[in-house]
Amino acid sequence: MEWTIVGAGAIGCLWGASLQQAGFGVTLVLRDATRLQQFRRAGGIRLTREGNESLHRVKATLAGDCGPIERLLLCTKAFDTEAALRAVLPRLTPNARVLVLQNGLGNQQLAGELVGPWRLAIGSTTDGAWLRAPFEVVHAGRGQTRIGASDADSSDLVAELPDDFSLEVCSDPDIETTLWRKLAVNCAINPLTAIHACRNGDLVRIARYREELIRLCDEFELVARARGTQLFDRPLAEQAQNVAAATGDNFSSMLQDIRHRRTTEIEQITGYLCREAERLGIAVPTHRAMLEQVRKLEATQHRRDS
Ligand code: KPL
Repeated sequence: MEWTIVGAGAIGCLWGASLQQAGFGVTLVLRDATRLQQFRRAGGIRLTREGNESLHRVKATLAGDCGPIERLLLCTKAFDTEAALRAVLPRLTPNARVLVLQNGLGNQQLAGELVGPWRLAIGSTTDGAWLRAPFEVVHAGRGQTRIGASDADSSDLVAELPDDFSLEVCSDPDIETTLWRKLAVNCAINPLTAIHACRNGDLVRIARYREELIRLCDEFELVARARGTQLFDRPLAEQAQNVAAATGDNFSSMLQDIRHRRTTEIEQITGYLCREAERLGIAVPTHRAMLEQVRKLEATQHRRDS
């Protein structure tokens, strides 16, 4: 079986190397000729895991040159979902399956509308990975990837992976709740770290930041309760502080995006929550303030560049 991966960031490279190691054919679809050259210089995906480094000679191509796709893994930033899928849509075979493994919410529904809900599987991961250089991924924290679907059976995709697959993967009968739990943690940690330019652990250490985090969590719980979504078996404020402490030395993905002057996923994280709160008539003033502040930060970075 051949897997095609769109989005060669940390998670895309981690999966590319792991699938290749498990004996699957793997092709990365890259953005442009410059990226393709970069990939050829790298010679493949370099994976560092538990101190061991390995080189994985996967293939790479541009969307226009891509062959038929049977299994597609989409790992782009959430805001790139539509453009990335449209570019490869004509290559999907009639029985193709599409696994979306991204942050945020809303993008999975969009993916389903584009590829057909019966083809779509949705993933959510707690694996920690970062890129040391293009196509050089460090698997920093072993987590779990849960895979489910709203309008299809995704257990066959999980069953295709060998028992000794190097990533922990399981079927999730309630992937929507899992996505909401991840959204909750991301809504609490990501914007705050981006605004204060701090490590995740500072949100627990610094009282003023901790108070903001607790306010964000309390507001989030109002929305979750109103839509009947069961979050964690402990208060969200406690769960979010645990995650912030456990990933204390990390810079969140949103802060990294701000620092590299990239567009952040704020619209698919806090933006999604604010839209849902508005639909339900619930006030979430702290999240709204976060949304505005991160939008301003992004605009300032982009203005500096132009
Ligand atoms: O998922 C994350 C992110 O940075 O996007 C957290 C959980 C905040 C860890 O850094």
